[in-house]
Amino acid sequence: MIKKIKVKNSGIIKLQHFDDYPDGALIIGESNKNVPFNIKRVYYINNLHNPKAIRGKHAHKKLKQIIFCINGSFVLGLDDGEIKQRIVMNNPSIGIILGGLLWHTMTNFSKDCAILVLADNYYKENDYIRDYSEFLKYIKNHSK
Ligand code: T46
Repeated sequence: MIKKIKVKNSGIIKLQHFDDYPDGALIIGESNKNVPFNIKRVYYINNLHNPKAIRGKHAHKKLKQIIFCINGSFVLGLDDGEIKQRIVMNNPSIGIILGGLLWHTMTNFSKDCAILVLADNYYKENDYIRDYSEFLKYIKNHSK
């Protein structure tokens, strides 16, 4: 269970949940309430049958997102250019904010893993930084 985020431009989001065991669990996110932005895009990643897959490996310049593991588990790696943190994602009501300028990777997928992402903007490839040395240069030139 994640207790503290050490990297910049991140945070922990706790969604409201109703556990109705054994009849299921209901988990709720609402724009500008427990989700701190207007949701413009939702995507999910499943069929993670290669436990050695590495997804992510990029940072966004401006996009703000929240990532959830809604089934199974994976490891989220965060790196703000100075501090690195690994988070085991296995709780569907806990999301991690992926703010701008945060290098992130997703690894160690369980076969039943399903990832849900809420984003504050539409897909724009020019918002991605997909090269790590370019990411380090970018944050150096854009740090306040
Ligand atoms: C992120 C992590 C957490 C689209 O055309 N539209 C979309 O909305 C998205 C998300 C992706 N794509 C295309 C772009 C690539 O050609 O789908 C392909 C795979 O995307 P990518 O390699 O970026 O996938 P991941 O899993 O490495 O990263 C994704 C998101 O792209 C990214 O924004 O932060 O999940």
